[in-house]
Amino acid sequence: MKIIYDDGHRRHAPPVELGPGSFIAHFETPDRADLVLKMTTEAGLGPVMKPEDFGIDPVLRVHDKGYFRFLEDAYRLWKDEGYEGPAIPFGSAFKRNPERHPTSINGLVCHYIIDGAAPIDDGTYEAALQAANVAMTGLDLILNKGESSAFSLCRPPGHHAGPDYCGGYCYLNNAAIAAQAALDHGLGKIAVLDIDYHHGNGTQEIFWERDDVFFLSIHGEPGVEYPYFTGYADETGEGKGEGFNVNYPLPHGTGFDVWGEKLDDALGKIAGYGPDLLIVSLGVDTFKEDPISEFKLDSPDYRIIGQRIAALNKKTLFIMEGGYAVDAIGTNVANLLSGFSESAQN
Ligand code: SP5
Ligand code: ZN
Repeated sequence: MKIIYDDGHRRHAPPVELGPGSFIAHFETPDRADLVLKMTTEAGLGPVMKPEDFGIDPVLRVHDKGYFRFLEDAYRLWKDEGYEGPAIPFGSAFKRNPERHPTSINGLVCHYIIDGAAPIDDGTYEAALQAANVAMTGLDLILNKGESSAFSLCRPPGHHAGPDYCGGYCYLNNAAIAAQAALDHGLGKIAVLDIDYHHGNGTQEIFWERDDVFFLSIHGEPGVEYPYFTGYADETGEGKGEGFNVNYPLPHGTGFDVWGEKLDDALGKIAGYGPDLLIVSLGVDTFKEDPISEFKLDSPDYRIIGQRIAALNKKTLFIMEGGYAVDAIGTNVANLLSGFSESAQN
């Protein structure tokens, strides 16, 4: 399985995020991607390819232009104001009024950044745009170059980024950008399976009223877990999208016995939908030693997950999302992709 990777991700390295009661070291570090690259290639996956440049058009198919321009300009405006460190909001636009748009950089930061875990630093925009290119290059391999699967080693991750906001370490929604581009290419139906520990609120919102993208997410229950506002089981989509959004919220402490049952249920629903392409939002923060998460999956479980996804026998694009137990993250991704590759039928 080809791996798409670009070391431009290192340009995004905010020193801190807002933790409970204090600034803490940013969990979403550059060495995450380096370790995933190391362990996947050592496991015999690859070759590694650099991304191509798809420009901003596929990004603007998913994200609001005003938000995108904010992402591009925010750090410069923030520095112009004389602030030290990355741009982090101290308020939240909990009641947005489209007719009363903020004009100051602080107003914009509070408008477009939904939490203290998506700092915008020097290089954030460039790295986020390159992560979208990494996703698009994986898609291109499958659509145009005869590959049946690919691994887009995106960093920063994307699934918390919505149409017009960033949050939770995410700036551009790489999985959603690839899904929309696949439809624009002519595919009819896409399934997005999100196995990151956190609810993929951004992807859910982007495709909420759509029946051509079926979104399924297994995650920590939002009553007690980030992002705290979405991910409940009764969120099923609206309009044409009714029934094309499935959430599996699970309590802290969930192990692979229960998690695996939800995976099987999700895979059964995906098989019934019959997508032309499966996109997996691949987070491994479900690992038992993840420093910010509370599920109990173990390293060998990831190989089984890969095997079960392969049994669907669909073209599959893996997009890297979260996972913070830095020593194990590479092993767990390598196990999952190895399990998939060994079991894939072509
Ligand atoms: C892509 C992704 O996985 N984003 C996750 C963003 C989570 N941000 C909030 C982190 C809350 C950390 N809580 C610390 C609890 C430590 N026991
Ligand atoms: Zn996560």
